[in-house]
Amino acid sequence: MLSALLEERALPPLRAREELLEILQREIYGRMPAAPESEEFTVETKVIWRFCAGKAVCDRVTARCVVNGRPFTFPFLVTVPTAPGPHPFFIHLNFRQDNPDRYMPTEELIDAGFAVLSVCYEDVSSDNDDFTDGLAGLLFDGGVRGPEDPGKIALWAWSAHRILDYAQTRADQLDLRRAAVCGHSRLGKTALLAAATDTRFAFAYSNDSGCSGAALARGTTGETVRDICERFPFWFCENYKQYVDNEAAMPFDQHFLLAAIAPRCALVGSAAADDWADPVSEFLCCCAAAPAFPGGFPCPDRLPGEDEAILDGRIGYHCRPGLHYFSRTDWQRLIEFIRRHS
Ligand code: GTR
Repeated sequence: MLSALLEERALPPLRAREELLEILQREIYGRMPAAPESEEFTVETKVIWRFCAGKAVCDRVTARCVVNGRPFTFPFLVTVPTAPGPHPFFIHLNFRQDNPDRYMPTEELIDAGFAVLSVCYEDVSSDNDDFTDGLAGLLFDGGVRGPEDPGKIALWAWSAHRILDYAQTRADQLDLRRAAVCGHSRLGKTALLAAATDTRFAFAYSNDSGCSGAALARGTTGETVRDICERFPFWFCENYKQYVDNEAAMPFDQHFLLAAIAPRCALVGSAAADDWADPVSEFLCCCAAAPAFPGGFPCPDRLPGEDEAILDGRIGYHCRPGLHYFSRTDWQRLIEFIRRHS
């Protein structure tokens, strides 16, 4: 049954990882900015008093980067269990600085034995078409972009790489073989790109990322390339616009993004009532990416139920009832996925 559904989508075949990354950057996200010329981190420790009843310490870290000869700084929070490590950890691209946050149940993560490093995405670059502020301001002369210059998703993904640089300085507490990057919606798209372009990440998790994230564009019943390019053209490179109402001409589809994470582990999460992100197109994207992952995607030959988790393969998928939201159920399944593959 699934092979017939996939055939209807008429997807371009997968290629070697380097080619996937070349196409994805050229056609959709733009070229990832280079690593900074230099970077250092300043740490203010124990910024939340008695955090998690003493089970964890929360530090506020400032990344101090030099990009194109000019300084660029951004803050992030690092919450690490006080129990002896090293601990598996999440780099969570989030919408707010709050810790905990409605999308980040920090104490539960700590109780599960995980550390979490979280960044508020707009501390890196604004979520709008202004390419003169934040990191964008150091990359583009006068804010004008060429066709392959990065959109905001690539800039946010770059910040995850910097936070991972920092994690490497705390290898005694953070288990670098179990580094995960995760995010919800636009930041789920960002998490996938961050993992695709940096093999230091062992795990990627996209929550309800939908169009231009984990959902196939061809045949979608949710958000289309036109929808997203009309509202959020600045998330992508200029080249992406040529595929508005023209998905059949794309030399890629979103299974390229998942496949570029292989042979490392990727988990895609959907919400059953999130029609805009299109759970079926997210599931079929995992099926289409399967050949890139050792062991493939071990799933039944049918569409998943609205409360089902398929976690045994290095590409995994789960759907839960409810709306577009990064819920505790999503975190619990992500934790289970990482445990199974550690
Ligand atoms: C929507 C957008 C989606 C998704 C979402 C979000 O409006 O159309 O692609 O990214 O925003 O990030 O919350």
